[in-house]
Amino acid sequence: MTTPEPCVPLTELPKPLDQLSPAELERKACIGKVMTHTLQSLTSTFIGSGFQWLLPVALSQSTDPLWPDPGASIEKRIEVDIYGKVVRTTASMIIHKLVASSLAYPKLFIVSPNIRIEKAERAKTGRHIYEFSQIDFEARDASSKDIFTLVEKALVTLVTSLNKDLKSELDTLRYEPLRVPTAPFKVVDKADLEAEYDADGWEAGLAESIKDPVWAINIPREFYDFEDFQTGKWDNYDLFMPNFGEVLSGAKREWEYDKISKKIERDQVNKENYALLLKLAKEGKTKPSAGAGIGIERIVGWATGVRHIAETQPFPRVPGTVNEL
Ligand code: ASN
Repeated sequence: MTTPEPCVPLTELPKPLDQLSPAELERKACIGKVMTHTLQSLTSTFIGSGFQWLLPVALSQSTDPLWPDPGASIEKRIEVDIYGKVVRTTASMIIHKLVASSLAYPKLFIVSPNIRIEKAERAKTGRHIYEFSQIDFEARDASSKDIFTLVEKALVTLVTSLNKDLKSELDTLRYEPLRVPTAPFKVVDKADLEAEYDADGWEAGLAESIKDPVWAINIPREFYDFEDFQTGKWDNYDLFMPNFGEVLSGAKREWEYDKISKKIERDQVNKENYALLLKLAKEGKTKPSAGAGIGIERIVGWATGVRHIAETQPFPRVPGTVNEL
């Protein structure tokens, strides 16, 4: 029942519930308990830190462009016509977070579904699924450092309580104990990671060589992450877990009209899709903030030690595979 060691190649992809053996169904239920505990622990930390819990939306005119992003591999973007308007399925609620934290909810989080139709060749990475959920959070006037402190507290609390309350489940699922991370986590510039490990495969190299989580910072990507135009440095971050890889990405945000507008143009992203954000920024209504999204299947995948994060889903979303449920 224990997950094989990571060195064993992934041969079988996660299957839907109706195709699992009784032993596999038991294992699924065990992972489900870790999922429930994780959601309870993380949402409690956010609520305890003064965050409001908002419900997600599935269709909007404006969603995350996911571009330019060195890690993106989107095969198809889903757009549908409703009431004479084109709406897109949620790729992430980043734009909603920026507007909501600026106008009404200074500290917020959303357990939000993200639809990203990944290329089928990502089926066996074990880290990609085409529908996943994030705990997506944002705090007005926060700095990157504030977010690091909050996430470190959330993860130490989570792992400490998992080891206490779900020991037998973790023993069943994992081939080695789950180590409580030591905070504060190390912070390393992406350029230094590329120099230390392979420039293309630095993520895997990093995950294999660390004992504690590591923040990778200064990652050029979408317009909404803060970029210092003078130094060219980005005030953003990804969190990497040992023997697993990335589980969170976030940033301090852009809030000024001129920068947002320039970056959208530079990225050749369709301005029309961000008209509301641009209008609010022009009126000076967008406020500085920082935040991040924690990939729920990834954090549970890391905690349970599964080979493929779709194992943490009751209804697996393996790239290239569509099941009835
Ligand atoms: N949730 C991420 C953030 O807060 C954005 C994303 O998922 N692309 O930066």
